[in-house]
Amino acid sequence: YQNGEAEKIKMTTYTLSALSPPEQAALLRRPVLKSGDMIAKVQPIVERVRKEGDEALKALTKQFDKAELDEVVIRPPFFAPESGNGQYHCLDGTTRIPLSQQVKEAMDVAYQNIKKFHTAQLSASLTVETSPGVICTRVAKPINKVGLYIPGGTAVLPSTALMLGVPAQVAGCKEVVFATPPQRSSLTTSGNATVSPEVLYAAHLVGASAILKCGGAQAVGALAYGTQTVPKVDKIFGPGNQWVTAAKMLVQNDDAALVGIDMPAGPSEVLVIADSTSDPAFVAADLLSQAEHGVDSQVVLVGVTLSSTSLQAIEAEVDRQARLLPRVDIVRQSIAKSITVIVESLDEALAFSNRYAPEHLIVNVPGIEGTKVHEVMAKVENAGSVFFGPYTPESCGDYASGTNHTLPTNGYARQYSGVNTASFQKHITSQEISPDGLKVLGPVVVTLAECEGLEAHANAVRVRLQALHA
Ligand code: HSO
Ligand code: ZN
Repeated sequence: YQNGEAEKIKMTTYTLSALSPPEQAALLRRPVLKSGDMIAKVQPIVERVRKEGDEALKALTKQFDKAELDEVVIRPPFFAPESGNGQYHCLDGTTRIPLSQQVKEAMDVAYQNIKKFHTAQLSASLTVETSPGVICTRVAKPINKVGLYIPGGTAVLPSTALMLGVPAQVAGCKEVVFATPPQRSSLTTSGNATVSPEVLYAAHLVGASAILKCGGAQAVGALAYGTQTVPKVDKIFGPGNQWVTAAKMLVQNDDAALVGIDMPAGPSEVLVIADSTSDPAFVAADLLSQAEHGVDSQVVLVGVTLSSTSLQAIEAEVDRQARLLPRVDIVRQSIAKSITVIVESLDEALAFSNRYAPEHLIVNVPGIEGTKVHEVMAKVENAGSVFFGPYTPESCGDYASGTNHTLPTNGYARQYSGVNTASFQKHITSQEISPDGLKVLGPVVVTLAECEGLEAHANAVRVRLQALHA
């Protein structure tokens, strides 16, 4: 063993009732990010892209990703028609990149399920006659142009391309621009970097109109302001490292960019509620599935009257399964920052979870089925997405069951929803008032306008009432 590898991969255990209120509050805090002055660091990058456009994107991609780009943007088609022998190819410009049939078929299933769930979220328009002759409506309209950031980094995440691309497609967004860091390619002679075939296939499925082959703050700058070839978008979505997150925050605050963002993004989290009857292997596997995302990820086990034997069984599984993972070095760090909290009842567990407001909540206590699920769900106040029962791993929601995996982290589940179809829409209200309607509502408005000292507002009603009574 080197670098302390003999050390057990283990979370720290606390008994909730034994802790003072400040000690309990400390457990709710996420590991601090070394955010420093990230906004100040990304600013020159974003500024350069804004001024120099495509040339800056090429230079920055060479500098940060060590990748050469012939062109920064590619357009469809992203998928070549089947060649006949079950061999699939994606297209990055003229470069053909093989796509495994198995992956293609799995992505097809995920795509269909995500599409079903997000199509069901489309809401009917509203028409309400609030008082006789006063008709108010609300209709949803797609946000025209959206930018979807698909992380590269330590793992390519084509699942994120589906999770963002499908609701954009369902909402009817006209221009869907992916941005993703390119990979140095062995497929081209020119040294041109390419997009992974899985991300290209996702772009094909969701009907993306362009892919920007850049990552980091430079990609966010390009989406926010547009360049010679990158379309300027109205809203930027997607997770990313701290550079991406800081750049999103920066451009969101610039009136000149006039761009929205989905939500503040942070490292992945899961909170698992289990008891002594839960299968230790299942519990450990779920904890590790989030711990492997990154060294900043945090996982929390809330044990309901967990006996020390059961706790030890879970801990042994965490250590055993972790050592078998290719990403064990990441897991070692995230598990070290993670905690187990022992509580006395399921209600106490849910109360703790509501205070923590996890991105993902897994309620893995056997017997959670049918009406019991509704009872427990009624008590969940703050969580991004909830997974009930022993056979519902979070991984299913991460990839293919249909729910979205872009969810609020860092405690933001208190006030934010995960990405959903409405995230790609805005709602426009309208009204139409009849003469009789104005006769009744007008005087009310005149009174309120006079109360605010806004005579012009009052007059806009008065001139009409006078005309009607003439
Ligand atoms: N669990 C992540 C999403 C993801 N998992 C992508 C696997 N791939 C969101 O917190
Ligand atoms: Zn995940």
